[in-house]
Amino acid sequence: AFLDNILQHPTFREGKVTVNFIKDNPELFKIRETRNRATKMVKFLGDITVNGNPDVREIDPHKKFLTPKVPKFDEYAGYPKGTKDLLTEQGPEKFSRWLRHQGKVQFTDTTFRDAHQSLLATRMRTYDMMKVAEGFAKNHPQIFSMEVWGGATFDVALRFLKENPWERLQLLRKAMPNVLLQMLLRGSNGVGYTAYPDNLIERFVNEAWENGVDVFRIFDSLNWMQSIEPCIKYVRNNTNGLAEAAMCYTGDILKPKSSKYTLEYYVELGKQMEDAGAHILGIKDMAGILKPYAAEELIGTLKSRISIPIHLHTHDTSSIQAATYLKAIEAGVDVVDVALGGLSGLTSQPNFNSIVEMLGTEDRTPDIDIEKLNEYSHYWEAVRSYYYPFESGLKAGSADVYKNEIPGGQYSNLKPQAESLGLADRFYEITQMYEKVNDLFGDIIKVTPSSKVVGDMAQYLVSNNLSIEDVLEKGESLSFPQSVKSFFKGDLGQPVGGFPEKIQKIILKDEEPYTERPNAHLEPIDFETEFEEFRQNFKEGMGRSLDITDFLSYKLYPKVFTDAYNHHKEFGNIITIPTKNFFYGMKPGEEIIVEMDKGKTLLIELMSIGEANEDGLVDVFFKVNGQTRAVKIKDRS
Ligand code: 3PY
Ligand code: ZN
Repeated sequence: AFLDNILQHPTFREGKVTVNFIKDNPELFKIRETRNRATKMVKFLGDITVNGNPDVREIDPHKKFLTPKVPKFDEYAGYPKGTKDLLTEQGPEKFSRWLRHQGKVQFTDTTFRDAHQSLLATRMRTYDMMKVAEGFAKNHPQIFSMEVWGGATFDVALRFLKENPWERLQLLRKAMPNVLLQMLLRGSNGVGYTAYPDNLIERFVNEAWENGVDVFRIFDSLNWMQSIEPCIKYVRNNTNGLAEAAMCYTGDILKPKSSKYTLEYYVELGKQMEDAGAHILGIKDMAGILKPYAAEELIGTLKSRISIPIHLHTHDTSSIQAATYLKAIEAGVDVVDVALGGLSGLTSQPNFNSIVEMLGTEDRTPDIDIEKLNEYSHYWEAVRSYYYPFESGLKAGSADVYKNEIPGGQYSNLKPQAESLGLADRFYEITQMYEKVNDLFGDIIKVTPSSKVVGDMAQYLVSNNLSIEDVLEKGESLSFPQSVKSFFKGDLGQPVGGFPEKIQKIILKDEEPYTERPNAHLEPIDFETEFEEFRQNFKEGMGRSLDITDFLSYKLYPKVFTDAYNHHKEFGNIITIPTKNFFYGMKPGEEIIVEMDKGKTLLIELMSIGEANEDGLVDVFFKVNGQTRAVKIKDRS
């Protein structure tokens, strides 16, 4: 290829080559690099075509995909002013007061984060978001924020989509400069499943802000202030963003099971969050069990006792959460979380479009163009068809959730997980066991990662045909899942009211638990030396020099990052490959356009697929911008 470039070069063709020809014409290398990248991309497409995407377990050969239609917008017009502009103008304190007093119902659109996390196992690719990001920000500048980052998206982007989550954030920031971008941060657990050193989390917050996050929704999976408070400080001290401290709602304040999760408990917690410096108070109803009349009571009381704005989050697992929003709105809630119609409902958030219609001409209704909003809903409905292997199979709302209290994202995951363990028929048994395990553990807050602990234990018991009585009677001889041991040791912090001692002893056996912050048991990161070492170890694979965000990804998920890095080394950056081809490869005769860099596109046609030779290698022939390109793919079937 390099030789081709030389042979094609005008200077060469005119016969004027000197000894410095290559040195004087660095574009020769540039062309070579572009060709290399194109070759890698084609190799990826060839590999998926021959072997399938390892993340897609079952393909339905009859599946018909819908064609997503991107709603129109003016590419050349500037961005209308939005909440991001207001935050820049006013700063976080004033902005927070504005939010509390401005009067309209504000909306956070979760389509890019929680909606697909809860419905499609977090698989939504940047590609599908970027198609509509700019238009959405121009057509709907009235929204409060876009939730676009954090939670499980960080891990899944790297692990399964082989995307750089930081790149997603940067691209979205660029495409949506006028509205607030929001992330979900699991307190000391960052975007992971266990506690990380404080200085790693602090740096993570700084870089998240630098790369585009404005609203940090901070929660802890046990509502433990010792995990939340430091994150509020990092946001306040190191950024000009908004610290939203969120309390996880569990139980039922109108009918508390015990003295644990009462109205007074939530009011006290809300006050602690306000005192710790939160700009916004979040109520995170991760399971969707905040009932309408309870919402009225909770929001009404918090509004009278707390002076920062209130932001409500729920999941529609029960199918009645629109009623909860109506009551919350009547009680004066400032912001609610919704998802665009096509990705709403069930374990996702309530339907944005329908909630806007519900409010109708009420005084507090913001001026949202509902026709356009519906077009975006249709877009997502069509895009969703590409993601069918990740659908959970849930078909209807369920009142069981009030009993089992399983968070939306976990509920939709638990079903396919049960299937893969051969326990498909025992899904309801697992959900019932989940409830029993929660009681055994002392009725804890259940949200990532504490919900995973309860889920792991429930699956362990069901798959081994064990009961709660078995645990109590012969627990000493059982070896429990690692996450369960780690939880009882104190690695996720301390639950409300402490650990039940008897069961703690059964789980931990001779191991000693601790009650201080997990950070006390963690080595701080030595950024100076470790970052440099990292740069040396991961040197040339990305086609760019690695920066601090890569290092943070590595520290959070060492193995996942390393795999993604190796994938990148082999196939290059595949973020711009159309989703259909990313999951299902190409068909002979199919032609696609892939963007390499801004304005630089490749026209790729799959011409033919050969037979595997005796080494299992298959020749796949493509045409790339008119030139034939053959790649050899190892058939792994
Ligand atoms: C997450 O932590 O990813 C959640 O969405 C919890 O609800
Ligand atoms: Zn959620």
